[in-house]
Amino acid sequence: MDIREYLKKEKEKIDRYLEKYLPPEGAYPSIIHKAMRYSVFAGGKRLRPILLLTAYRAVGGKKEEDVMPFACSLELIHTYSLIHDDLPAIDNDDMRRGKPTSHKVFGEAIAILAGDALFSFAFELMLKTRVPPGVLRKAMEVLTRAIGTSGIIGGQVMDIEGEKLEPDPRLLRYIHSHKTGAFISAAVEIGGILGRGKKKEIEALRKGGGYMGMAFQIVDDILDVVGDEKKVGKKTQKDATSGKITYPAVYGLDGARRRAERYTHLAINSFERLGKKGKVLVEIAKFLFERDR
Ligand code: GRG
Repeated sequence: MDIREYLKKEKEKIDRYLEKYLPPEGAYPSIIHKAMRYSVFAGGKRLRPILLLTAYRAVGGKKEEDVMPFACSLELIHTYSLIHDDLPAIDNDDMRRGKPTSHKVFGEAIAILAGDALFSFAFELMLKTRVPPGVLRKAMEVLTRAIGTSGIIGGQVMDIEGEKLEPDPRLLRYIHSHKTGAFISAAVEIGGILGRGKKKEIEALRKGGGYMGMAFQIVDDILDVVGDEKKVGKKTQKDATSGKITYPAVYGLDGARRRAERYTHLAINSFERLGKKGKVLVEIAKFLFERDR
C-alpha cells in the first residue's frame, strides 16, 4: 500500500468533517470562531484522528461516520495544546504549521480563549459519537487520563521545570512519554475501544501507540536540530537555546536516531500482534520514523 496516499486521503476526509463540525466564522462572537478555525486549518497532519480511525478499522469497526466526532475532537484538543504551547508564557513561538501563531494574529487574550474554546467544543463534539454509552464512557476515561496531569499536562509541566534541571534519562523518558506519547497511545487505544476490539487487541494498540508516541517525539526533537524550517512549519534549533531536555541533548543525534528506531520497532511488534489487520498501523509507524515534517 502507498502510505503517503493513505494519509493524504484520510487527512482530506478529516478536514471535510472538521469544516462541517466547527462553528462558522461568522457566528457571534465572530473573533473567537475565527481564531479557532485559523489554528485548526493552518495545516497539520491530522495524525491523532487518523490513528483513531485506523485502529478502529483494524479491530473490525465499520461505521466510520459514527466515530468521526471523536476522531475530530482529538484534533481540536491537539490544536488547543499547540496554541497554548506557543504562548509567550510557555514556548513563545511565532510560527506554527507554517503560519504566524494564534497570539501573533489575534493577541494573547483571544489565543488563550481560542485554546479554551477548542477544548470545550471538543467535548461537546465527542458526545455526538454514536456508540453505546458504556463504550463512549470507556473511551473518554482513556482520553481524560491522557490529557491530564498523568498525561500531557504532567509532561508539559516537567518539560518546563526540566529547563532548570540537569538532563537525566529518566526525566527525559517521563517528559516524552507524557507530553506526547500518552495522547498518541490514547488515540490508538480509543480506536480499538470504539471499534469494540478484544481485550488483547486493545492492549496491543495501547502499547504500540505508546512506543510510536515515544518515537514520534524523538523524531520531533531530531527535526528541531536538523529539520528544514519551511517543512517543519516552525522555528527550529530552539530546544538547545532554551535548555530543553531532549534526546539529541542527552544521547547525541545518532543516539537519538537509534532510540527512535528502537521504539519504532517496538511499536511495529505490538501492531503485528493484530495480524494482517495491524498492517496499516505498521506502515504508519515506519512512515513517522522517516518523516521530515
Ligand atoms: C491538556 C491538551 C492539553 C494541553 C495543555 C500546552 C500543553 C498543556 C501541552 C503541550 C503539549 C505539546 C505541544 C506537545 C508536543 C507534541 C507534538 C510533537 C506536537 C506536534 O504534533 P504534530 O507533528 O503537529 O502532529 P501537526 O501540526 O502536524 O498537527
